[in-house]
Amino acid sequence: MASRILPLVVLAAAFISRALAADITVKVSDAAGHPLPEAVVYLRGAGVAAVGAPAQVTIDQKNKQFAPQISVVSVGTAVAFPNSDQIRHSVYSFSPAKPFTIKLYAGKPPAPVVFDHEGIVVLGCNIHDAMAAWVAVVDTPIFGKTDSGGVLVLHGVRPASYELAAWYPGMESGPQTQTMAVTGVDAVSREVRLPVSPLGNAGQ
Ligand SMILES: [Cu+2]
Repeated sequence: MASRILPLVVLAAAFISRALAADITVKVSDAAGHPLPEAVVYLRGAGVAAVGAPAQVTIDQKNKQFAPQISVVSVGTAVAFPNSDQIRHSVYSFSPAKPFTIKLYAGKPPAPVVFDHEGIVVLGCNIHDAMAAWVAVVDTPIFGKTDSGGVLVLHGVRPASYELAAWYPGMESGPQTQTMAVTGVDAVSREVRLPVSPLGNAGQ
């Protein structure tokens, strides 16, 4: 008897654990109340595995600007810095989370840079002072950036208590956070207003 029931119980448990997940919609606005694209949003929680499988991410250099200007990656992610301009660039950071320098180069640098500590990393180019980019390195696999309407949807978030964090360049003291409970399959919506002005259209 038990041998017949057990597979069903295992199947049902697998189904339920997969089904219990919610979509989290986060709307981010700037200091003026306008939708804020490219804002970094992530969830941290006790039940969240520290890091997902590291992905390869690219930050390009086009028309004397980094593209994208804002990136969010999980700890351990390798970032490639190709130079698509016909002039040489360098890439450097003094940020404690990842100080590094790639000296002046054209085309592809020899190796990607692995971002192995949590924190905000500010990037610059030694030659072009106007070039700036930011990499938010987060200790969670649940993250993203808002779209052109200032919205990010995080799909399939498991029931748990989370800290919802949002960040944008200009927030020197770090991300704005709030607690958020996901209890089941019910969608959750949150609105976040950040004390910043948009970067403008220098990058993308
Ligand atoms: Cu440059």
